[in-house]
Amino acid sequence: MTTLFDPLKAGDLELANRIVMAPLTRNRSPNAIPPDIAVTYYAQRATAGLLITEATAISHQGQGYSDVPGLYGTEQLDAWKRVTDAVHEAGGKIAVQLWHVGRISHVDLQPEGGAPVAPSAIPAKAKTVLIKNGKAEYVDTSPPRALDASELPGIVHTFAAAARNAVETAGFNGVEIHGANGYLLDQFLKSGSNRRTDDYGGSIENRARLLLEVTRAVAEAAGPGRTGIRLSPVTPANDAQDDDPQPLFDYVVRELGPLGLAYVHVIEGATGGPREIKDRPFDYEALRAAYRAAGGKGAWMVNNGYDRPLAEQALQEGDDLVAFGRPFISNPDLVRRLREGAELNQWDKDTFYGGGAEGYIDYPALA
Ligand code: 8OZ
Repeated sequence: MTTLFDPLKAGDLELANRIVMAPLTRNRSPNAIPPDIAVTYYAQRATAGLLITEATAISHQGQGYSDVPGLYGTEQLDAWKRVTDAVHEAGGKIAVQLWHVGRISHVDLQPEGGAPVAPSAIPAKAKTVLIKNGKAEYVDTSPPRALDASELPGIVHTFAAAARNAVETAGFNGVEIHGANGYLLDQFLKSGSNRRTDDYGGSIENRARLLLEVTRAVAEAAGPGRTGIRLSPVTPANDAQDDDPQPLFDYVVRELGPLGLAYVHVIEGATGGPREIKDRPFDYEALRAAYRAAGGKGAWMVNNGYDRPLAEQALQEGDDLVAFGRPFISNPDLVRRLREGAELNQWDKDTFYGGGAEGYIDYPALA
C-alpha cells in the first residue's frame, strides 16, 4: 500500500515523499525581492517531498499585490538562488510558481500606474492587498483593459523567460504554472471573464489556447519533466466562474496529457474553503482519467483541506501527491508530525500576509 512517506518520481523530479508544500502567498518581499527570512522559512520546510514557492510574478505587469516576489530582475533571481541553495543543502526540492495576475491587480502596482490587463475589460469583484505602513489593507481591484491579441506572444515569451531563469539562474528544481484561482490564465479559460471574439475567446479550444501556449513554451524552456501546472476548475476565488467547467477542464488535461509534464496540481472545490460547492459540482476522478487516457504520465497532485486520513485515502484512490497549505505555515516539520501522528501547531491568520519573522519563521518544530 502506498503511503504519504513513499518516494515518487514526478517527471524529472525525484521526491522523497508524497507531501507537498502548497504555494502560499506571504507578502514579505519588498521590491519583489525575497528577504533573508525567506531563506530560513523555506529551508525549515525542506523535508516536504516538494516545496512550491508562493506565487511569483513573471513581470511587473504580472504583479497584483504588495510585497510579493518576482522572477524578472537580477536581484530577485539572486535572492531566490539563496533560497534554493539553502533548501538543497537541507535535502529538499523546490519549484517556483510562475504568476501573472491579469485583472487581479491595482493601478498602484502596475507599470506607470496603468490599468491591469485581462482577456476582456470586465472588472473582477475581488480585492487585492496593498501594504501601507507595514499593514495589509484590502482594496478593490482596478478596472482592467482587454489585452490586444498582439500582446499575447509577449506574455507567452515572458512566462518562458521566467521559467528559464528559474531553473538556469535561480537554481529551482522545477516550475509550476499558476493556471488557477482567477488569475490571468484562468481568466482566459473561464467564460465569466473571457468575452473575446478572436482566437482566444468563445469556444473551449479558444479559451484554453493561451494556457496551452504558455505551458508548451514553459515546458520547452524549463524541460517538460520539470514543469507542473495548477488548475482550479470550480473555485470562486477572485470572481472566477465558468458556465460549464467539466468539458473545459477535461479538454485542458487531454491537451496536457502528451506534453510529458512533471505533474498536474488540482485544487478541489473552493480554494482554502469547502471541498464541495453545491451549485458547482465537478468530477475530479473523471478529470484524472481524462488526463491518463490522453497519455498523461505526470504525477496527479491534489489540494484543499487535506488531513492525513483524507490524504491517505486520496493515494489509495489513485492520486500521487497531496499539497498541504496552511498546515505548512504553522508546522515547518509537517512531514514528521504527520508520520508520528503528532499534534499540529495552529496557524495565526493575522500573520499570513505581510509583516516579518513573526508568524513566518518562529513556528516551533518538534524537539
Ligand atoms: C492569497 C492571497 C493572495 C494571493 C492564490 C496567489 O490564491 C494566490 C493568493 C492567495 O493563488
